Amino acid sequence: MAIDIKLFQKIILENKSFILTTHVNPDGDAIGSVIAMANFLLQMGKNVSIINCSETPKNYIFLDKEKKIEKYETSLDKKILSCDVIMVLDTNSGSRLKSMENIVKTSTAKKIIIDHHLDEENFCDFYFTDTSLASTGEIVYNLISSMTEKFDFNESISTSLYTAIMTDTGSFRYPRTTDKTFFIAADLISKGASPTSTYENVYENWSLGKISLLGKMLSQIKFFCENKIAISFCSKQNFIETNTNEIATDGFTSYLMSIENIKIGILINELNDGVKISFRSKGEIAVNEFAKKFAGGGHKNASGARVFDIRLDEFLPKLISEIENFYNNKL
Ligand SMILES: [Mn+2]
Repeated sequence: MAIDIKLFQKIILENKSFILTTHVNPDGDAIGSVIAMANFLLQMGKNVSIINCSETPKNYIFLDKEKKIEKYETSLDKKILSCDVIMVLDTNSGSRLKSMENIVKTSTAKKIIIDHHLDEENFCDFYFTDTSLASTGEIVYNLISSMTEKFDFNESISTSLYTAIMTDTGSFRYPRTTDKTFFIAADLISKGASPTSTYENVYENWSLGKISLLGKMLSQIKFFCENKIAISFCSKQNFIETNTNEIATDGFTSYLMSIENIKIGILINELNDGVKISFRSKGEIAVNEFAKKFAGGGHKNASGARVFDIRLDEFLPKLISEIENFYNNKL
């Protein structure tokens, strides 16, 4: 679907109060996109709140210098019900708003999705989506760049969007990274984003617990289908022993995918009420097809699923036989 920039401009100009939100366990694209959009809207003279269902992960707090992001609680319902526009960024699914899903769906505000994921859910009024782009940050860049004469494309906006793009492209290497991605990144650098300090802030701050958890995850890798598939996990016990939680596993799948000749990497996190699975693949292997077996979804090379009320030791053998079947059928 082509993005209707004129429609976006009209919505901005005709409305006064905006609430921005994004998905549970927000990543760099989620936080970067909401911060950049909020900064833009504030400069346009709007009333803006950012309300998220999750806390901001600590490596993205540097983007929220003015502490604009509020964690959702029911006392904010009135605000959500009475605003003019709710913008949902970096997800197209109500369920990914978790505790906020109901109130967002109940609100009679105009609802907007700005996103790059597949399998759109129809619960909003306006969609600014492009699944060919690597990040929501690029869509935000394209939308607000159409109004540059009306606001200052400052360092905070540039750094936020650079973070969004850097993280969702895996530092400019995932398949949807194109020449356009680099042109946008170059422009953001010219407007103040620093590749060095952004990378340091986002990636070079792992806690000792996270490093220990990574060690356990690496030592637990099992290989299948002639070492083309790597599966590992972080068990409840692993989290307890390293004093971490599932947020610490961000970035772990790239270790699975860095193994020679690997085609599919799977990381399972054992949570209190079930398991959360991340699927990664290379080339034409569409792991989002596989994720559907577990009611999950996502992109061709990066998908996820959530299975409730199952222990890791029950889930693992099921997953292994399913993935072997899936892979062998692809050959
Ligand atoms: Mn994204």
